[in-house]
Amino acid sequence: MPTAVQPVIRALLGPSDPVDLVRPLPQGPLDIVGDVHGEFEALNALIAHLGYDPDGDHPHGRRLVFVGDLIDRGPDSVAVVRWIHRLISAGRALAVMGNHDLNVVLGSQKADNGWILGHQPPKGDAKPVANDAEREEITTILRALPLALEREDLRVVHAAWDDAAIEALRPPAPGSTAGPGSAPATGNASGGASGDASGRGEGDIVAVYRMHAERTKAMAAAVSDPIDQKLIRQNQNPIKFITSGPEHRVAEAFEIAGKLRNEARSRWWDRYEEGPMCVFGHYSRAMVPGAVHNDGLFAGAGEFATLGPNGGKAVCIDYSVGYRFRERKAGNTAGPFIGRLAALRWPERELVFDCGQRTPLEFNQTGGRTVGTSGALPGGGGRR
Ligand SMILES: [Mn+2]
Repeated sequence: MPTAVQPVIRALLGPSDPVDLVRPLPQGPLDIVGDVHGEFEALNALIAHLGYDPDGDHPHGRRLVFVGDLIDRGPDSVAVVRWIHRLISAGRALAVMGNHDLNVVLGSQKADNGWILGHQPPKGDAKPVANDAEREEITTILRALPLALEREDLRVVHAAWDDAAIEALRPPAPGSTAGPGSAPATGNASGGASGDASGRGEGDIVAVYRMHAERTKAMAAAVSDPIDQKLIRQNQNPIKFITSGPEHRVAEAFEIAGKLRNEARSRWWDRYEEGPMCVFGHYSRAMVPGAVHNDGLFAGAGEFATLGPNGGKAVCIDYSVGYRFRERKAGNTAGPFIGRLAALRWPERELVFDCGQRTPLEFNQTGGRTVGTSGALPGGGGRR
């Protein structure tokens, strides 16, 4: 296992100093929190129900772990990032990077991040960032987040785990001449990747991302089909794979936000058979069946159940608090909201919600895939 950059030390490093993109999870009891998306009030309510004080201290020494997507959509992304960063710096919390966080780090302008990148008016309930200093502060904090956390009984990523993708991001063993890096093998995109040793592991995430983007662009240029090209750029880039998950070709194009798409998100957990429990967010899940659009990814699965074969070795804990801005826009300003913020208590295996509800984690009894034969169901309105 690579030596961890201790959080306290990490906080003192600059954004371009090397960091480990895959880091160890500390031992001891954890509370793993789903996508927060700027909903600072929900975060405060949740940590109170979990027994933390407002400074993030727990009487029994528990630690918070965040699955990423700390920002966008909700009213106060800045407060969320500052609060979590203070805990990380004190060694009391950890977080991995989500695709929304990565977009800001890369300066990639999206519909949801006008509040910080300034290319369009803020969407949802997001407040505009006042100045360059604030943008710099938030970006620097997010840029230092790792992509994956692991220990013997647990893995944490934002969207998807893939052994090859993770290996491609580990630093080379000390003293080794780094062999060829590998890229994720999903079976969906064509081409067995031949990675470049320089893309491995230790480094600033922006530099590593750019290297993989260039690499996959060259791979895509070798095939002629534009859908295959897109799938290569998504599935063969380990950072994209981990932060936004694998995709596959669908038989019939479907529409999202007025655009026809031929690629849909894959239920990667249907093929996640071994290894420790993998906890992730990203794919909007709802306590009320059918309440949010998520491409039917969880069709057939219980609202509080693990996913995949062997009793379910994967669990999505994004209960869609990022949808709250839509609920408010529709006139529900006081709640209760359909979109919730959840935490998975570990090793207790209990889900705790910002409304105070506590529900035992259920284990998938379907023996594997919950519906269909492969991948995701195409559907309208899926949001990434
Ligand atoms: Mn996400």
